[in-house]
Amino acid sequence: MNETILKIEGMSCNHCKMSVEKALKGVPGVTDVQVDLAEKQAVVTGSADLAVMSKAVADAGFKVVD
Ligand SMILES: [Cu+2]
Repeated sequence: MNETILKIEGMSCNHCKMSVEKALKGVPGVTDVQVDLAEKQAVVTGSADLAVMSKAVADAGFKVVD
């Protein structure tokens, strides 16, 4: 299992955080997601494709940067 840290723009509250977590947990290969609102990042565990994760975040209304 590997960990990927995604920097995410646009999260401003707990609801945003939950939306991002839900979106990333729906990506095939993702086994766990920990979103840190203050750090504006998500730590994703699993073997998901970065492009698919970025799209899932974008579809939820946020943006993966880097
Ligand atoms: Cu919010």
